[in-house]
Amino acid sequence: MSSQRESQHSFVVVAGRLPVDRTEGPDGQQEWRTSPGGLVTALEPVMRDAGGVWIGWSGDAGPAPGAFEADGLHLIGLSLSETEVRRFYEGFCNATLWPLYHDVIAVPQFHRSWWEAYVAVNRRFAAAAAEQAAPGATVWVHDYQLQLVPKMLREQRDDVRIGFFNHIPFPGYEIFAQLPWRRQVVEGLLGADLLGFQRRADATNFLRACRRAVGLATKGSTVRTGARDVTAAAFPISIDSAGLTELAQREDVLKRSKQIREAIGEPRLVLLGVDRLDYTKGILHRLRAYGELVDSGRLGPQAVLVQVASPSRERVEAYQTLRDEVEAMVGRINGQHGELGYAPVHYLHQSFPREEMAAMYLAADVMLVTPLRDGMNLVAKEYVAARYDEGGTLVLSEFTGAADELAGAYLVNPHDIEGMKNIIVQAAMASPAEARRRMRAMRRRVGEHDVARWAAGFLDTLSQVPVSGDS
Ligand code: GDG
Repeated sequence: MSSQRESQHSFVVVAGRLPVDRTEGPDGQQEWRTSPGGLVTALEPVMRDAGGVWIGWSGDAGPAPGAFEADGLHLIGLSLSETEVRRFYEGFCNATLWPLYHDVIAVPQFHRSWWEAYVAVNRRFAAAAAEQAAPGATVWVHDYQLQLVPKMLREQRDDVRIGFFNHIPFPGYEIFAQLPWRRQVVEGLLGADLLGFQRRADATNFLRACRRAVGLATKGSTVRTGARDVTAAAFPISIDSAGLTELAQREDVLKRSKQIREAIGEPRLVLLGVDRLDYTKGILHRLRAYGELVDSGRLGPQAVLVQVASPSRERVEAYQTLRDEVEAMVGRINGQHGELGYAPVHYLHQSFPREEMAAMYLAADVMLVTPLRDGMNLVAKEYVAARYDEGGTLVLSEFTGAADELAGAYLVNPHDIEGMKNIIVQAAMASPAEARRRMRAMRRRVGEHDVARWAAGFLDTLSQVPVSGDS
């Protein structure tokens, strides 16, 4: 027991994925590389100070990697079987919860075998967290893949503080109520002491679900569960703003941003979209609006849209259909309006290194972030952080968490194609002074509210929750 205690951790992160990718070294040996994401950037210092551990899935159906270290981080890799990848990950997570929580943009599928896999995988994650947590530890569980973990963990360890953060929206009750297992999901989440959501509206939706699905009383942002009170509040996530600003100022990145404009023929106007290829991101609506603008000539001669659509969830049917539709539409626009040496849309179904992303942000005149629904949308904040030159304008969907914060953006309803076209034209024609005024306001917000502040805000609030054993 004592040796187990010694290897336990006072801070435990539980997330669907590990913050590393398995790659093959030059000698054919497998290596782990940290995948640079905001979450790991924010939590790394906390993990190092507290000697924390990160529990997650390795990303493939191979055997569990178990405990290992990468770049000085303690990691525990759990496994999923081939069947669990299909039923838990591609099924319940990405074909049930994802469309349901994004306001049923795609039709969610409900299968009992998928739910059973979800319960089993959540149980495995909870058991690993219970094993790794030192007495009185803080455990931070992330996202919709692991909503049952808080309750399962509390049943084994009532001495730990449990926080949960939901990265995606929490839907209104009429939509959430479709879920056959709505009660179990709400009860699973209520195992936590603190539940964080992106926007206040998400927290409000959750509180309503507590009343309607479980019949609990709520007061302000508190749910009375009997033994304990649980708090549900908004903690809007952010990015490593200073890190991205610094990257964007690097000489090689600046040079690359110029090369990008040259490579696409030095057009007068460059529009940019950067998204995972996901139906929530509104790529088809955006292309429709842009295509019609090109048709009518309202953007002037030879505008160019660069659309990065990074490959995502490629084995899920709705994503395969979307890819076909996007590629057909890009083909139509280019076929109709292209000329030798000029294509109105440059479509890139690829992933790029961070440096290239920063260079693209700098090369753009207008950034188009037009999701139909998005918890936050970090791309919008990254664009703002990269624009140290205070140039460029941002067209942003009202249905993103980011819209609550970025008052300097040109807000659009992506379902309103005509309205979106007008706003895109406005953003493209903004005077440099107007663009700068708006960008400055957004940069202030993103600079002050970065991901470190987000993590500290959540963890400070969680640390104030009394746990059993506190005097
Ligand atoms: C979920 C929620 C919430 C994309 N392509 C490449 C690349 N990316 C990076 C972006 C950005 C991230 O991926 C995407 O983050 P988003 O926030 O835009 O969207 P989701 O993936 O849907 O994230 C969302 C987020 O969780 C955090 O809570 O904001 O609402 O849906 O950082 O830059 N990065 C690189 N190459 C690519 O090709 N290097």
